[in-house]
Amino acid sequence: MISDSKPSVCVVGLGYIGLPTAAIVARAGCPVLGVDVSEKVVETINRGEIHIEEVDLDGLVRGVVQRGLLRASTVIAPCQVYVIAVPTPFARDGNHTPDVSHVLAAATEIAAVLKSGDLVIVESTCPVGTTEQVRDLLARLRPDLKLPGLSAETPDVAVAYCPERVLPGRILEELANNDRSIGGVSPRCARKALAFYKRFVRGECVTTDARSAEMTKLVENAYRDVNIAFANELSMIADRMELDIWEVIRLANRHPRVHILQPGPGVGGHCIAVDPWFIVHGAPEQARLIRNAREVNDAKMHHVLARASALIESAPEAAVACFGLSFKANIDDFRESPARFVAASLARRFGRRIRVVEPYASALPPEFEGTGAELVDLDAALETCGVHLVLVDHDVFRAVPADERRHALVYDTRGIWADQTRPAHPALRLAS
Ligand code: SAJ
Repeated sequence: MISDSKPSVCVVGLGYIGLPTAAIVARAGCPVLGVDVSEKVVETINRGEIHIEEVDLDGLVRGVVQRGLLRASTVIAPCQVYVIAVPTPFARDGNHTPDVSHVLAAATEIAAVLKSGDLVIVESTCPVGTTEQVRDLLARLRPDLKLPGLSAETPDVAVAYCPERVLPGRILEELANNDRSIGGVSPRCARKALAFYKRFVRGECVTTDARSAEMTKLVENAYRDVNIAFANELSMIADRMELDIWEVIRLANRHPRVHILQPGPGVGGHCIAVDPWFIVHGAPEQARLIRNAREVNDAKMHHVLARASALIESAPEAAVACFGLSFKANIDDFRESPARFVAASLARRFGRRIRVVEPYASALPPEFEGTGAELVDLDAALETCGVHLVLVDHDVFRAVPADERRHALVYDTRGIWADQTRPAHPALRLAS
């Protein structure tokens, strides 16, 4: 049984989800052990510092470490609740096969210290069936313990799946306030997990079975991916037909039941560009729209690259400003970023003509090395560049007045400079 006093909690994986979760659980008064494979991450957290950027996380971690509620280690120790928040990347087979080996490795370590009354929760985004796989692994490694759903007897341990659904940049707020799906391997497991989440979640916690909760997480991100793909496909059609897509979407969205998302240079980040493939992998024959959406969003990057290249070739003397590298606006996360892919490809092709403006970076990523491209500030780019390529809709870029960019050839992939997107430059028309 989880005692009604504050349970001790072990959070395995101290990344973008694990660390904020560990800190919030500690703030709720539970003693938390955060576990990570990286010595460096562990040392940083034990100093009361953080290794990732997230709004207000630094003060929260400092506070709970100072109060002795959060400590980090590379080794799992006995606790009452275990939360697995490790990455689930693709396998290296080139087929977008989900790799759950980190989840299973964490479960293997937990098995060594597991005891009757404990609760094991998987939070990592997983293919459907992974939580039951974790349960089966625990059962195999600990035949002395009764695991849920394997016999009619009351189990010793509870196992559940509870995905996060927080938005980078708003993680702490959304961890506390978003509703959560809580999927038990059995209804009893869901009830145990619900009691745990109620300690620190203000949003509604809705219980279900583990497989439905796993699918729900994947479906949420696939839904967004499909909707962005619709916008990106429209933008490529509009380029072909020489229409202003921003105007078309603005007008269509005046219909009370139409809400088209915004086209961009593609879809980035570690979630929306990845999770839909977990559904495709589970049901390849049926998941046709979801697979197509992934392909459309990836194709948009190459479409942008081709059009940008044509524009740059049309002005051989001009320096080129690439505005933005991050995967979306107003964050310093450059993982799986289409903007970064386009800018780096242009740097390899056009060398020192390429100037990158990225207020959230202090240096260019390694793939720019040796290309001759340089990182410049916004003023320098606006003053010296004859081609302006908008890749990220950072607020500072939005705020650039028309006067300061009127002289330039502009390709705005985010539609932030509406006054400059019409009419398209002839080179952009040819490249569609
Ligand atoms: N994007 C567009 N057009 C849009 C909206 C987004 O091109 O209209 C692009 C962004 O520029 C970015 C990508 O999509 O490259 C993803 O950005 P995002 O803001 O849609 O989502 P993420 O990846 O930051 O966070 C998502 C969220 N999922 C949903 O909104 C369904 C978040 O709630 C999840 O917790 C997170 O994935 C996750 O961890 O799974």
